[in-house]
Amino acid sequence: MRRFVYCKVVLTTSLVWVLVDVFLLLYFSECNKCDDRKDHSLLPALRAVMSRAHEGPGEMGKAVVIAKDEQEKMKELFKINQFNLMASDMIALNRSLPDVRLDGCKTKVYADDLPNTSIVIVFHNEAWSTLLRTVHSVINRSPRHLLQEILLVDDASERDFLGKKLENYARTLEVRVRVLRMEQRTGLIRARLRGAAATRGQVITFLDAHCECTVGWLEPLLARIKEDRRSVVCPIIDVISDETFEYMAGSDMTYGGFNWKLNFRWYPVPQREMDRRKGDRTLPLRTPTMAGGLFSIDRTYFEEIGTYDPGMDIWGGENLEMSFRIWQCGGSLEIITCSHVGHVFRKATPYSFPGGTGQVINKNNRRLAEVWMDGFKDFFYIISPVIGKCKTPPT
Ligand SMILES: [Mn+2]
Repeated sequence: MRRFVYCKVVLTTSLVWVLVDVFLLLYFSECNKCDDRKDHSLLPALRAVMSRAHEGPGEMGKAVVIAKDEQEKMKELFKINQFNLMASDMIALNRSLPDVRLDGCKTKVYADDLPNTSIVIVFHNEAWSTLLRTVHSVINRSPRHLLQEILLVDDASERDFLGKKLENYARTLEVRVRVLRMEQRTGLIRARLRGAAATRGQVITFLDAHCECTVGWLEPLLARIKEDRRSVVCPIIDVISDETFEYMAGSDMTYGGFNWKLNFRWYPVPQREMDRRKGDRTLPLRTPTMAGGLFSIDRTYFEEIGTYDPGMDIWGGENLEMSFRIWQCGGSLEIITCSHVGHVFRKATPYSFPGGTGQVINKNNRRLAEVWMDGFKDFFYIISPVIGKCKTPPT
């Protein structure tokens, strides 16, 4: 009988220790939790472990499956933002994501005195869940001392929940989040400029309003800018499915280019760029152009090169304009392959363009060609003769 009690005590103690071990392992294995060195009380740790244990829809970046009888409603909701809004609304605002980095990235160590950054996110009629998931992913996966503030610039949205409700919600967050409002629809470029002008961080990081940052996304971007303030850096843009919100790692073997219609295109990284990096895929990848939605730039360098072209309307062409500007003003444009941020890629735009899509993009592209392309602009006008025939200079 005594032996039985003895066994019971031994078993119970071992079990308790196993649980404590598991708890500690889980706690210290997630790096963004270590950043908050000041707060090592057990409560937030416990909450973190509990939240990771729950298997909600979309956790770990998994695809969300919509039940058969909900499919009709799902299709209706899809039209609002041109992505699966029902799926997005089902996923937690702080969902977990896989660590998709190359192994060589996971062990890199960064300086303690990296420059801090302001995050600028422009939105127009964005869905609540995608916008706030962007914000939460920034807050949860950025070391607090590197995050100066988050600026949400509203380009004249018409949805009620993006008004007072958003401002009230922003006030509850543990990082300073400000909402700036454009009086009327002005487009991405001028809204970004408004946001940029209000920043106080040493670096400005632009993000789209439907992104999710992964673990370790920020440090390598800021480290590269600290090394060379004229390098403008983009993360690898991972794909968040517009149909299922599944998180899929993007490739470090493609970079940005363009065709003579001045459309941005992805191309395979050429051998010469692999050779320049001596085959090390974790090193910054020099890219001719960028997709435009997500990048970090030293704030004073951004001012030095003249920021964006404020004469460009709404959207389109500004990413190539910024790319050409950077390269021609003595900077470099790089993809930092150790930094991964997901973006919801859509097949169609949900936005209305005052004056029509084609009109706006043609005008922006003409400005791009006239300002930055010298003799090469002829290729553009040969491919798109209608644009070239316009007599009036672009305004
Ligand atoms: Mn986007």
